[in-house]
Amino acid sequence: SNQQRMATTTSRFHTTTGSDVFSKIIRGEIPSTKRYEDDFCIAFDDLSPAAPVHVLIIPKLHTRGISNLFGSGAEDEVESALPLVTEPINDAEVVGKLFAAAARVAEAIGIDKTGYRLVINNGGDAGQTVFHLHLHLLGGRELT
Ligand code: D5M
Repeated sequence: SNQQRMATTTSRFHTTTGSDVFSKIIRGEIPSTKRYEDDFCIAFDDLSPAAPVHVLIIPKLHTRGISNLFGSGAEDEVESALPLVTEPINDAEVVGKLFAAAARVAEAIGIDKTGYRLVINNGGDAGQTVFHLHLHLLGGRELT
């Protein structure tokens, strides 16, 4: 069950190579404007910014999105990973670390006082176009 999976480590993340554009950014195969990087994640400017600040925070492991982590289809996730994250990590930690990194990036850019928005699109109706989990950090203007 998902409950059991939450308690286990996500070793499935460490076995194959992601072919999506963000996996290529992680591997340095295509360029990006980096804002932050640590062992777990990388943050870089969105190519088509929807606000003065538009940064994407992505894990250095491959999962298609939120429903692949926590949804009933999670067991289907076989395409996976980059050998870049070597420590075991559970699914809740994956998402938590992304939000923690986003808060640090917002502070570093200086929009934590004025405010910002964090968004994850999941699937077609949400407009997800890149199927490697990513958190949008938007700010620098009043958002409607
Ligand atoms: O958003 C995916 C986002 O990813 C979208 O805002 C464009 C952005 N994108 C796509 N390719 C790149 C590259 N190469 N660098 C930076 N940003 C990129 P979604 O949540 O899937 O709708």
